Amino acid sequence: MVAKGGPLTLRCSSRTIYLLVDSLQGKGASAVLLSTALALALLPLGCEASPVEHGCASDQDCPPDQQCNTGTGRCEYECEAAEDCGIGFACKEHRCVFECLGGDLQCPDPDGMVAICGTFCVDIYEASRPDATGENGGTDETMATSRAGVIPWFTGNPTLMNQTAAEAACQGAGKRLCTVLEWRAVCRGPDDQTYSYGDQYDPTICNSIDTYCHCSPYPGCYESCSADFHDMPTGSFPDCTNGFGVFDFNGNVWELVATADGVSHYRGGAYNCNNPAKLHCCDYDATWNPLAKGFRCCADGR
Ligand SMILES: [Ca+2]
Repeated sequence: MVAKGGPLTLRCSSRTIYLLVDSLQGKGASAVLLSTALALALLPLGCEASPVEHGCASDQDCPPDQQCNTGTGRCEYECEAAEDCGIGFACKEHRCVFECLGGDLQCPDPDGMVAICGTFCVDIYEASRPDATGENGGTDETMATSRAGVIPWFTGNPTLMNQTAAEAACQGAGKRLCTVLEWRAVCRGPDDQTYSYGDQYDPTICNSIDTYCHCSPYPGCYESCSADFHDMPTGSFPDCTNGFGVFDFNGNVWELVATADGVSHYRGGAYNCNNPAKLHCCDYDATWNPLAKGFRCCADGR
């Protein structure tokens, strides 16, 4: 009933309460005694104590139909009603589902963006610096561009991709960062698939850790024969797309999406991910500061 080291989860009236006991972890014998006494005191009130159950850190810690509120550490339904999702999305079975509104939409960058069902515009390619080439990512950070054949704008060090800087780069092009719902909807594509290109992971379609194996590429080949994995210029994989006509949503570099919870959320996986079959999924939400962090811009359109 009492966890070693002190931390406990107390369940009261069917709601899980993450109490101070978690903060007592590693605080020694007095913390153990305090949390034990607290648990015993609450038992007559209908609470039950169980070993520590830390709050969620990402959607992967939650049941399939819920997502992680990283601010509270609790798993929640994505929506209760359509207004929780925004224009272009319906709430079905507690999940925001994209609905194609149809109609014309003028995008601010017609050559670099596509209009998604008359609802919003998205960059066809991962963001790149204006002076990026096929060999160099460039240094000009005045705005983000959406171009084929250039090294994407990404950071490969432990530093987070700065959301403010990414937003400013998109704004420099008359755009904004994609929201998580927009990003997921475009990634899953008009056929609502696990990856932009289908429902089965395939290392030959997008740029993954298995793409440049020392043996023929197949899922998991990096583990068995190793690989010379590396980033690639945008749009290098012609089949890494879907019916919306966008590229590299899965793999190459992670893509920062706009959120308001103060936590950086990255999507799509990258060229250097272990377990790409999982991390490249359109639904996978990375909040653990992966390497190879880039972004992509969207726009409201007119
Ligand atoms: Ca990507």
